[in-house]
Amino acid sequence: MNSKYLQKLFILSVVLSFMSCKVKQQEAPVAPPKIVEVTTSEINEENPYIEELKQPGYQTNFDAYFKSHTPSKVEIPYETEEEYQARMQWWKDAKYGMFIHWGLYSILGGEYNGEVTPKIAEWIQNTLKIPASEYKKLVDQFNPTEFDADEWVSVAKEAGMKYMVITSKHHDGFALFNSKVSEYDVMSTPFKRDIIKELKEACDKQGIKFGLYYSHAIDWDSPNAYIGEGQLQDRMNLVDFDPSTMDRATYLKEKSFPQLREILTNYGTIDIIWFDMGKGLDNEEIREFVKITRELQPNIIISSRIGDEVGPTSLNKDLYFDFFTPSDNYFTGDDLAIPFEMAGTTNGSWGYRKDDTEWRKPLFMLNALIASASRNGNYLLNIGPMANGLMPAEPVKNLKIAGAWLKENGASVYGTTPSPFPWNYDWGYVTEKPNKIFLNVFTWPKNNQIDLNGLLTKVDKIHLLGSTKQVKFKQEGRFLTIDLTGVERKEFATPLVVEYKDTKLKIDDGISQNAENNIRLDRITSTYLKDIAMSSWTFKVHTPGTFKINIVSNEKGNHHKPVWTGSEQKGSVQVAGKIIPAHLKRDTEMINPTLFFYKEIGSYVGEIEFLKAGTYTLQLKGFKVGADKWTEGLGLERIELIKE
Ligand code: FHN
Repeated sequence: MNSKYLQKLFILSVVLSFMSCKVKQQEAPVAPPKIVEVTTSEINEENPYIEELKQPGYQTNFDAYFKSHTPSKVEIPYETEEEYQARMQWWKDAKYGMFIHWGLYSILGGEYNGEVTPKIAEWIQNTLKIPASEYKKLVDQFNPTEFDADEWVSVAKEAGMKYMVITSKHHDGFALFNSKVSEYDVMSTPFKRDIIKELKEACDKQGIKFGLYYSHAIDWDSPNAYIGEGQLQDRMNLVDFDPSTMDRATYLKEKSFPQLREILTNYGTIDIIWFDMGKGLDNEEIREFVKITRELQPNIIISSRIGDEVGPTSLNKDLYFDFFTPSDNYFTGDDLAIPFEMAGTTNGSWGYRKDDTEWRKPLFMLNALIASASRNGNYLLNIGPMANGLMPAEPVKNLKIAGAWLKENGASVYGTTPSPFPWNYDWGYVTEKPNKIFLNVFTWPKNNQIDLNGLLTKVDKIHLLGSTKQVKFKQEGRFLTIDLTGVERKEFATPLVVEYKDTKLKIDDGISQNAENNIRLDRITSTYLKDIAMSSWTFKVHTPGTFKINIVSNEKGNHHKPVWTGSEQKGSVQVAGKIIPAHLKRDTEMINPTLFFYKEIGSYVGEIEFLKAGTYTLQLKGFKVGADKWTEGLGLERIELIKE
């Protein structure tokens, strides 16, 4: 039984004992923050989530994802969990891939007839309502004479990326490959070269795995690519076509399915199929995509955006996808059992945009990559080449700088498994290999000390990756304190190797005070009861005293206009017999090192005194938590209890 499950069972027992006490109801007072006695419980006895908590293995339902058991007309292949794991191994080891968005929109670079699109560049046809007949004139201009597939692949290689995923067809409907199904393809342009074929050959030559993005549901060239009502209509071409006469079955039959067959038949092995924005498709249609894909490429890896975009649990529990794709440029990494891939941009767009020069720096690239790796994720970093076939110089330079770090220190990233610790650290990220864990230190601690709270295994030695010189450390109980005095600090991140001899790493995954006596309650270690909007943590205090309470949450929403939902919610922190009203304010703000576009907001809501050592439970009540950038609720990252 894993610790999160035990923790949730413990919470459940706390909850049930509260219920049996028949406590009196009382409203939590609002600002100004002050401490009052706890006399309230809002537990709903009918809460169905509590039933769910009682089910062993509820946390991931992992088995269910990989077994096809739903009765359906469309039979899709079955595989065991072992077969699934074997098929995924190269992808899990690879960690880092290059995403490429390239197409007719790259000619416009975000501007059409003097008008600059306010949104992402590859959506320009839709955003500026360009009629298809006008947009299609770009076919005659697509002539990227500077395109050199080997050169692109060597950029990916030098960047330390192990795979490449390119848009074989994006939402505009234009195919970068030789298609017999539609003339709206690269062979109709003056260029007349099959870009997908050339890139596949170059990837094979240079040992890079090759994946294809295919916009399977959205197609602005098809009069029948119907997706749905309401907001989903914004994704369709309503300039040229009338939704009431659209027939999706025809679109799928005449374009999407046959083109999928083409790309999965004509280029040898395709390692990844990156379906995108499949929301609106029904289960049978999704199954048909899976069936075609798995029959033609049995070992291919499928993205979760084949269907609904919200997350694994919202899809039917079937063999629909192999990894979860969180929202663009966002990071969840909450559930270690389901591999995820964070797809991100090097500026603010996927397709080339000439006015956007805010390029991600190597530090950010490495941070996002290693943060993902430490939580069972890959990073797919995009570049939008220009219409002439060249990649913009600045992101290429930055990718190569990050690549140089990876060349020297990649052993701490590639082929690793995620952090064995269920929480995060302030200084950087943990990854693991047999008999060692790697600590990539991004933020050098002010006191030159790294604290690895929770490690029970006896450490044999600690050294910098690539050096045999030992680093001093002290181990007492569950604390490993590493002394970084005199240790060479590397640019971007310093990778330390902690080696042990035991056959298995032992972790005490209960939360407790760290070496500085602070307590960090990460979202990922919490139990969240959505029906009563309560996040809860149980932790140990060994050095009592007074602690400031800082609630840290992320901005969310569209990356061009991030919003912070903290001030919209009122609730309370309940801990050590006190209720502390929590009306969040923007007390501090800083860039979230893995989310880039989104600030991390700190809100001090008061303080709490722990009078004696012991085990405590803290509840954040009244706050809906929505970790994803598009879901409702607070983008909670963690609560810090800072010792005064
Ligand atoms: O609409 C697309 C967008 O253009 C881009 O392709 C990204 C990449 O993840 N996916 C969709 C938005 O989520």
